[in-house]
Amino acid sequence: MERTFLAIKPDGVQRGLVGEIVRRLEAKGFTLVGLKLMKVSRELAEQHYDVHREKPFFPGLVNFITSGPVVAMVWEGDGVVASARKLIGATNPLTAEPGTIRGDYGVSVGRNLIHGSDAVETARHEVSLWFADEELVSWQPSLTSWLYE
Ligand code: DAT
Ligand code: MG
Repeated sequence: MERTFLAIKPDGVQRGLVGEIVRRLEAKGFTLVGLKLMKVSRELAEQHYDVHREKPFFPGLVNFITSGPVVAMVWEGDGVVASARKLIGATNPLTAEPGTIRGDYGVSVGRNLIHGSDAVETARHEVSLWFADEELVSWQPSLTSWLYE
C-alpha cells in the first residue's frame, strides 16, 4: 500500500488546526500509520528541504519549520501521495482552491500550514528521513471493505 509523508508546520500547530487537518485525512479514508509532535532540528530541516537549498526563500523556510512544534505523519492508502497533495492544495494559499487545506486556512506562501510529499519516490525518502521503522504501525482498519472494492 502506498504511503506519504505529511507534516503540519508550526503555523498549523499554533493555530490549532491539527485536529481539523487530521480529520480531513481520516474522513477521506486514508490510514494513519505514524504520528509524532516534534521540534525539528536545523539539520533535519535542511535535509528535508535540500532541493530548495539554492532558493532565496531557503533560510526563511528553515527558520520557520524549526520555529515551533511540527506534527509529522505518515498516511497510507491507494494513491495517497497525489491525493493528499490535492487535499492540501496549491503551494500559495491565496491561489489554492477553496475546499483544500491551504485554500481554506491560509493567505501566504510562507505560512501554508502543511507539507506533503510530491511523488511516490520523494515520499519513500521523506518517510525514512523523518521516521524510524519501529515508529510506523502497520494495521488493517476494520473499515477497509467499506472503502475499497
Ligand atoms: P510545496 O510545499 O507545495 O511542495 P515547494 O516544494 O515548491 O512547495 O516549496 C516548499 C515550501 O517552500 C513551500 O511549502 C513554501 C516555501 N516556498 C515555496 N515557494 C516560495 C516562495 N516563492 N516564497 C516563499 N516561500 C516559498
Ligand atoms: Mg514540495
